Amino acid sequence: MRRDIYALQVERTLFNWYYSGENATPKPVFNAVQEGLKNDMQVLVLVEIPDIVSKMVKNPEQIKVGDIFTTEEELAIKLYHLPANEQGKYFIPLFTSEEELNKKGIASVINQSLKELFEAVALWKDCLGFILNPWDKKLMLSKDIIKSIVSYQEISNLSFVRGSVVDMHVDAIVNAANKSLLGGGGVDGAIHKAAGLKLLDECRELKGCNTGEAKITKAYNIEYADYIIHTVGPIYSGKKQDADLLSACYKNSLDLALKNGCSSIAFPGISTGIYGYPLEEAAEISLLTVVQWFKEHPDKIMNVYFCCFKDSELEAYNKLTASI
Ligand code: AR6
Repeated sequence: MRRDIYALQVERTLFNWYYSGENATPKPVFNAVQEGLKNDMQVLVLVEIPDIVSKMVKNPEQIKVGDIFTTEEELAIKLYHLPANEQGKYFIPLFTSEEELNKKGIASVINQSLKELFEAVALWKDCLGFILNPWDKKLMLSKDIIKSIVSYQEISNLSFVRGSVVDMHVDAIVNAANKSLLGGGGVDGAIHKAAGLKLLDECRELKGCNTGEAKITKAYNIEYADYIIHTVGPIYSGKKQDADLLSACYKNSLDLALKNGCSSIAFPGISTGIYGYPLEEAAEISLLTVVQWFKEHPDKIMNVYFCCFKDSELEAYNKLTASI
């Protein structure tokens, strides 16, 4: 069964939401669900298919909820229920991928449009809503939440995460590289280690990168990202051009992500490690650049994550946002 790309985005934003801790905003998840609704996102639903029907149907993936099969009697396909209380109320589990579903190994499953399910649920009196990916990082979709998601206006979002870019589930992770693009220490070393030697082969073909610019490669063994965007931050010198070059790293990375169809991107604190950029200055430049980029792209939705590998990085952003 093919994985729906919009469902994959929902799965990724859900992972990051859980990864980012209890104060994290669910906006990226709502953006992804809303994008899915607009693009006929398919989810998997568990069904109880009577034996006789499974024998009649050549390809069970094509069965839709509500289909009626006529044999001697009329047989309806029923959705699997998760009981919610003793009064017969229930939730219906939905899944973004077979991997999610298989976390508990259950049999009959069909593809279904999320939009159609959202429309249908209003009519099901005893159904309280859906639970997306109930076995792991779940999203409760009560009827009230569904109503607010359906009318939700997508908006680009910037989240601050305490953690490593290498762990993020996004379309692109950004690498704080050097001009050779052939690997190094810090996050560059961690990314090359996780992605494997094929990354180095592709990087060799790129023939380096100037400070402030960005180049893109595949993510190879980094399973939960599609691309790596390599950008070269300035080595801190205290001169005015440092700020322009650092800002260019963020802007060029975002432009490259957009050009490659990405809707989510995770940044490390470029230049704030080995290259010695003072944290508070770098935090302000990165934040202002991303906000400006959002303003310049009002019709694009990008979920941006700033990954703070050290507490001090997150503190710098907290201080900055508290003062705005
Ligand atoms: N995993 C995730 N993030 C990390 C890790 C890691 N293992 N190590 C550091 N960070 P840095 P720069 C975060 O030093 O200052 C390399 O040798 C760190 O907390 O990796 O741009 C390159 O090849 C900070 O937020 O990069 C260059 O020569 C961010 O990653 C040079 O370092 C950037 O710190 C680039 O220096």
